[in-house]
Amino acid sequence: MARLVVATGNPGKLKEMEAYLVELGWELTLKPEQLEIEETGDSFAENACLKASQVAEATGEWAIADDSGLEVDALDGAPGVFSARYGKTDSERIERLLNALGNELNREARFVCAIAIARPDGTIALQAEGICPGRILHAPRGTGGFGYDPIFYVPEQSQTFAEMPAAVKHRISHRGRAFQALLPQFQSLSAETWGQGE
Ligand code: ITT
Repeated sequence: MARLVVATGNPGKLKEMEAYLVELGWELTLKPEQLEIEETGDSFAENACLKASQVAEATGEWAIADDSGLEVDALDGAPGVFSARYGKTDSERIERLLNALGNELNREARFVCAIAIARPDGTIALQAEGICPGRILHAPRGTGGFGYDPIFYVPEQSQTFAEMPAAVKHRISHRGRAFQALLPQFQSLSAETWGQGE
């Protein structure tokens, strides 16, 4: 099987992506640290394709990228594709979001995840998207996960992403749903990748 470069610099995301990819038989490698891709798209899907394509071209290997973020209804979908740029650290981003919402009663939000896989020439081979609806709490709860997890409450589980076991987040999250949509399509790649990287 071919090598697949995981095109992310976010350690929380990397850990979750590896958990989905581990059973697929690809040899996973990390994106070179100095390779930074500018996220100029205005949708998650566009940015996932940009990251996968540019990392694939730069490394000459197959690459997978995830672009994700939080859309809050009362903030007209913000921070959206700017979720990573909403503050310098996870706690600054959370604080800014809680301040922006204040005592707003409408706390409805959703996490969105777009995934793209690019061939070594940069063309896109597969794409998928997953959404997980939830609500923004007034204060953080839980210590697991990463990013905005402590303020994202999932009503069906009665827990935030940061409170639930990793296996539950793995199954129900936006990323989990995107990978569930992507996995059946992986078979169509085997003919293209078979025998490479050996
Ligand atoms: P790469 O582009 O290198 O993958 P990034 O952190 O810049 O890393 P994005 O541009 O996709 O990634 O930004 C995603 C933002 O949304 C970032 O602030 C994450 O912490 C947050 N985010 C994405 N998925 C999340 C999840 O499952 N739980 C909590 N926060 C999440």
